[in-house]
Amino acid sequence: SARAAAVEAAPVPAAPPRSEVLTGDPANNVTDYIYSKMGTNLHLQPDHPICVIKQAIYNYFQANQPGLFKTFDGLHPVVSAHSNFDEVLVPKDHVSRSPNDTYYVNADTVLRCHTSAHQAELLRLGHPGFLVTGDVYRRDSIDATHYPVFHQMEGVRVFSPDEWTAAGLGPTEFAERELKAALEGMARTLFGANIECRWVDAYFPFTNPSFELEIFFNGKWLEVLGCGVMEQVILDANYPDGSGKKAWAFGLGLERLAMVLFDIPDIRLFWSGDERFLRQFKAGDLKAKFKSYSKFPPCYKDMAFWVSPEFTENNLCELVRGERGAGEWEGTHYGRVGALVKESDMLHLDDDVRMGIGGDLVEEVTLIDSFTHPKTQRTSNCFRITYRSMERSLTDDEINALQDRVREGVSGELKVELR
Ligand code: FA5
Ligand code: MG
Repeated sequence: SARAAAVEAAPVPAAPPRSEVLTGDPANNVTDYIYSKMGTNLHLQPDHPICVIKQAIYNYFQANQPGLFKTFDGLHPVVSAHSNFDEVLVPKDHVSRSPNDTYYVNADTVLRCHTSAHQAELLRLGHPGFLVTGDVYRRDSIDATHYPVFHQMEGVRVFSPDEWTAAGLGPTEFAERELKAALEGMARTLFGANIECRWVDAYFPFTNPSFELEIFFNGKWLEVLGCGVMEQVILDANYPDGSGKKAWAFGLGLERLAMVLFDIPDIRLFWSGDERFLRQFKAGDLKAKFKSYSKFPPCYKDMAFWVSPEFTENNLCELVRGERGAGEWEGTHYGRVGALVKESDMLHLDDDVRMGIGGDLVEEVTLIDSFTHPKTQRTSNCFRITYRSMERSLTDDEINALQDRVREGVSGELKVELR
């Protein structure tokens, strides 16, 4: 079909026109900050660590199963809510559908929140194996390992009955064994035999059983991927003669794997255009270890307030990062943060701040204290915001001005009462 041919030949996705993403639709919650990341395609810049690790994983699967996995790098991040959610069996009331978690272009169209959005359409093309890499978008908390735009690689492999029969196993057992072997092999190939890994039972609507793989990194267990045996109805509904087949699927976080491989301590560095970062990586070089160049000190600001029913941590994070509601800038309904940043205030700020209040200067937002008043039953939260620049020292005046705006925004937009 024409659609299949278009998928097979997808070119590098350019940023869509602004008006197609910041639509002014009542359901639209995409911000300027998020729009500014579209079309960057770190996974397609040959010397960027995200592309280097992508290529290393492609090479691993190619060496293991020559010719089996077809790769797709150019599928567009704006997808239907149907493919992002319904086609992978995400229940109608699942939290991931909420506008608190997902960026909506309009009620039926989203910025994909995972590469699983492409499972069904690629199964329909009939490939027994495929790998899909792309940028994905989520309203999420902020810290060294979470960013609202990141890159995933989806992998799917379909098996025929003769394969599990030959192994003397049932289809689900066989697929689970093959899946874990493939991913453990990948981890050993990327990180060496001594890497500390563990499997954790998980839940995804589209796989059963489901697992997550964690790697011990910088003193903590870091989740790097989710996977499992594909729910049979997805194969039945999409793959040619799917009902006789069995499949596994995984979705891995490329930033997380690149952080482990190259010893990159903070996810924001991937978006830094700084030569001191970029020149440390080269296509095909898996031995590079990141050498830190930021000796700039962090600056902490604490903020306590009585929470309101409107309050969510994701709203706070978005506000702190300074992601102005798009429509807002154009005077429409999505009144979130715009009031905070007046054009006049923005003109003398650096580029990294211009996108809103804190931008990438916000390293982390953490809840450090919470209590409920015994008499009034009101809950008070105290959040600590860590500000730090990778490029320069921040001045007290600058941070105080940012923090003042954050406080104004928190009380004005999130309807909480500052203490
Ligand atoms: C998923 O997205 C599933 N679609 C994965 C999957 C595919 C499961 C196929 C089964 C079958 P999850 O939300 O856990 O799962 O994300 C997968 C990986 O993306 C995580 O393990 C992590 O490595 C990475 N990740 C998730 N959120 C972020 C974030 N905010 N910043 C950076 N990486 C992230
Ligand atoms: Mg997970």
